[in-house]
Amino acid sequence: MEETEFIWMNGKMVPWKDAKIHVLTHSLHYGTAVFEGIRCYDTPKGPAIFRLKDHVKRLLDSAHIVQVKANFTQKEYEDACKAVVSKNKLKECYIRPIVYFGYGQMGLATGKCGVDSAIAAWPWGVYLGEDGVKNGIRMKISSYTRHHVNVMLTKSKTTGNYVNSTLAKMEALNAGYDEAIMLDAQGYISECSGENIFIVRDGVLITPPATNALEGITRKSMLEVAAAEGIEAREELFTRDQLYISDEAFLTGTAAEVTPIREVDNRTIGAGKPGQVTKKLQARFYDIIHGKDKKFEKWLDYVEK
Ligand code: PPE
Repeated sequence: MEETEFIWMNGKMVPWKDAKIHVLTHSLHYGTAVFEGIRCYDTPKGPAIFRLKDHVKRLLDSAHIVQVKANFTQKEYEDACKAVVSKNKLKECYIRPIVYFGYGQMGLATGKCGVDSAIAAWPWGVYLGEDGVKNGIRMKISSYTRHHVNVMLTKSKTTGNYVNSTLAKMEALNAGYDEAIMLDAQGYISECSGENIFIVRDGVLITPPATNALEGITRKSMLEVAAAEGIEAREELFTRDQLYISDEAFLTGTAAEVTPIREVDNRTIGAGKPGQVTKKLQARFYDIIHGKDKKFEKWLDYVEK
């Protein structure tokens, strides 16, 4: 990874190489940290963080769900995200806040654990490759089932939830695919290892309801962009064979942005290249994040005021 100079830890800027934690940090052992993934983009008005407030709100919601008592406020985390970007003199980067149970207590109970927070930022290029964003990726339905809502709480970005994602991702990569699609416990399409999924059938955009997937901020944005483009959109369950016969498919996420899908389980999706609806939404999204769309400028938080 590309290192930067400073990481924010509990309110202080710490040199990158010194941003360390004790090996007996509680969340390291039990997977109870909550985190966010946020992107900052270069715009004509300088670096701008995409939907910062929504991401910090989700961080605090994740903490609330897992009962991690966050040690900073919404406004303090927002300011700290901006400070990490400017202190590291970054124009475009990925921002990773994490809130975790710290050192001092072992055993599953978290009652007496202290809580720590950190925020790192570094340049992170195209998550699923330049070719993937341009021409589409090849996906595999995972043999791993996505979390049942009463097994892991999927509205929380808890580190422990990502064991399931990592298993699915590695299985897909080892089988020669780019990314994994996960089915929910009932067998419907849920989401990908680190992205939400959309299909297009007869001009209608469809994404699974957020009941058993992460409430993706890019997903939510895409539904609003579709409305602005006059594209009908529905949140409804669909099956793997409905995905196979869709006209277009794509995934959304902070890291992955908008990435078209050209193949699932060796079946070509549509014409085997990004379709019209995907291309339209993707282009509008890239304009928005780069500060070229007045209507959605409200989603940008400029780092330098
Ligand atoms: N589902 C999952 C499971 C998920 O992790 C993400 C984000 C999404 C959907 C999309 O949510 P949003 O970013 O709000 O649109 N995944 C993050 C982690 C990626 C990583 O490799 O780490 C991300 O994209 O930042």
